[in-house]
Amino acid sequence: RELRAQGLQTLCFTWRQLQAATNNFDEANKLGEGGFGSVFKGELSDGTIIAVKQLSSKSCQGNREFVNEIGMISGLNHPNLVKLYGCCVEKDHLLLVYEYMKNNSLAHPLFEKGSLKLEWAARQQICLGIARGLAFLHEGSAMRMVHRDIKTTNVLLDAGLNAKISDFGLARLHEAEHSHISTKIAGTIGYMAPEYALWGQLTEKADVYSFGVVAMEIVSGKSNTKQQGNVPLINWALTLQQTGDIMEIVDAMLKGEFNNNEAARMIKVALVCINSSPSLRPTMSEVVQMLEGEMEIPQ
Ligand code: ACK
Repeated sequence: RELRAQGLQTLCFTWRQLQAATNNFDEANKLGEGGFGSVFKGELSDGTIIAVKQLSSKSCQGNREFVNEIGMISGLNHPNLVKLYGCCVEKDHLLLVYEYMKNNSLAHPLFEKGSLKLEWAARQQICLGIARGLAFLHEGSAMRMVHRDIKTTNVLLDAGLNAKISDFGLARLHEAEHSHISTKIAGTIGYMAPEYALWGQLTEKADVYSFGVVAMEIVSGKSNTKQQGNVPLINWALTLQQTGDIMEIVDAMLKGEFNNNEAARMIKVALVCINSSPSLRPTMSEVVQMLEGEMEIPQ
């Protein structure tokens, strides 16, 4: 009922259709575990390859994220946002159906040895793709949105290594110019902007910060979350600039170890994005221009 009230614009799939598409949710078709359930690969009767996300439990949080995700991205069309084809809401079955992204998440080629190797041009293209997707979310569609959970595992790659942003379960509409104070902080340690982690201050600049961390990971091939462990949130936020592997890459850049243009540009852009002051971070459309070499990057 809630979905209908929101003017559901996506296709409705039947449980039977999705059972047939995934071979009855065969383990062999399992792509992995997501924020609120398992994801399976499937094929529709017309040959379209899909990814089906299944809500695992009847948890309230999961339900909220499910409805939120549909409300946020149904009808949004952009080459750098994972397309939601539709959903299934049938008795106890809650499922989301997406376009299939052949190369899965960016975390694989970035952090896993023996995985697909990303050349500098591909890394630059991925960085630009994420920036374009976010610029569209923030400013380009009728609704202004903050994603709130931008991280490497939420960036998926298609067969041509185009980056698309996924997982809109935590996304929020961003109203007017003033920032919204969140009472419940949600997101991922290692990527969360300090003003959001500490005070719940939420603007699109929180996504800009997370994008900066992802850009650093894209350049360095190192994860910023591994060393965070179970550090209490407040300690982590306060010591943010000193922790995490990625700061090594900044040192390397300052020592002049990067002599290729793509890497140097990505690092400089990442550094302005992770400025601790949100007002000094660029907007995502400025980031796009900086990465395209059409705007000077502030030092
Ligand atoms: O990193 P992965 O291999 O890529 O593991 C996660 C897992 O499912 C849980 O999110 C994969 N995944 C999610 N959505 C899609 C999709 N649309 N196409 C392909 N793989 C996906 C993701």
